[in-house]
Amino acid sequence: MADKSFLNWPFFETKHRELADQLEAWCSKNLPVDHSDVDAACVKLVRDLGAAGFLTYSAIDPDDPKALDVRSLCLIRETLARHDGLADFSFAMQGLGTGALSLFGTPEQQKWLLKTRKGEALSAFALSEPRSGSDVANMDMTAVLDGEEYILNGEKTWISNGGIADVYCVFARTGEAPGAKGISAFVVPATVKGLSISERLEVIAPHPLATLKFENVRLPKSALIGDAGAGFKLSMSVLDVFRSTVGAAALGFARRALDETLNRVQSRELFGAPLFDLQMVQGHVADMALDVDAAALLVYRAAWTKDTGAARVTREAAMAKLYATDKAQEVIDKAVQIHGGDGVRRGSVVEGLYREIRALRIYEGASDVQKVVIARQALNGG
Ligand code: COS
Repeated sequence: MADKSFLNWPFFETKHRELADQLEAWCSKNLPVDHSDVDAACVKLVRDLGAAGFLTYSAIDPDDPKALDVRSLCLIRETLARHDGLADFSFAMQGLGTGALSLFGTPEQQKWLLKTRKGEALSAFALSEPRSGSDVANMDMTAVLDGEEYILNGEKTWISNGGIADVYCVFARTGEAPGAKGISAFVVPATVKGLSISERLEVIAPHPLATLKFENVRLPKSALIGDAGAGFKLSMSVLDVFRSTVGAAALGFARRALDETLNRVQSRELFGAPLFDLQMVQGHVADMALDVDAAALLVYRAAWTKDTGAARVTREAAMAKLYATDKAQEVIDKAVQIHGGDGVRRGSVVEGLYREIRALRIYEGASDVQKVVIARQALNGG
């Protein structure tokens, strides 16, 4: 049973503790799901999470707009990740894919949220390109204004939910200025003419992932999210909200690895006594428990800071993501070691966690990028 004492920290309100209980009960009944067909599994997870009401936290309510509650987003991701990485993924993409609409969308654009919050439409965030992942300002994809329409040409890759999303948030160069100041964001329905899936990408923890091709995709001017040329800052603001939640997912994986380890060290005997009697094992367990708590403090510090009105949480979110994902990798590696051969046996819980965690140190800003962000913020007193 995972440690829940952190829910008593002052970062949380009663509504958060109630949400954590409700979701725990739902997860115990519904997770893990069968991963053999990840597309079908993700579509079903989104429908089920929507029917259960949990997707209402993933985006703002256009009929009653209030700020996203980042603590709820983090609690949901942590809890889902502890039970099933694919469930966490499905929830996370509904938030990231619509983040720009929640924060900057017009009332007309926000109509998508009525569907994504119910699980009736899936969303995706299309920022990375074959030639620019970490270096967002260097993107190649273009959006050229032609009368009342923008014409989009180029490629987006590593797009989670690519191929199963109903709506994409797409970034392209509109050229108001060079680099970061000439990028804009667009809301793009998956059915638009000229948009195709050019490749599906296989990764070590399978989930829907694709390269998208845009060939003379025509969008009305009303598809522009926010101001023309403001897309880079817009993407960074969305990532500032969602990077803490990546840390939360890593925390969920790490907590599960710690739970599995605590069971293992009590039930497995070595040299005539439980594994836990070995001081070297106790040292590992202590490191794991410490890393989990320290990661939780950083994740919920970032979420609480945002929820209590900070204009920017760039530093806090970067620290939360960097620390929680890097430390989760170490915690899970220790869990694998303590499980011995069972730790690398295909299908075991810790083997799954070992594959799940790796991508979190890369996506939504690699660990190395988070260090650049933290260092710049430190220099500027942020
Ligand atoms: N919020 C608001 N504005 C921000 C911001 C943020 N978090 N981060 C940067 N900006 C602003 C800067 O203030 C600057 O504006 P001014 O010129 O008006 O001062 C502008 O945006 C450009 O910023 P900067 O010079 O820092 O841009 P860089 O090209 O150096 O890039 C990094 C910065 C590397 C941090 C950025 O490209 C990044 O986060 N890369 C990782 C991308 C990523 O997460 N990809 C994954 C995609 S989703 S799976």
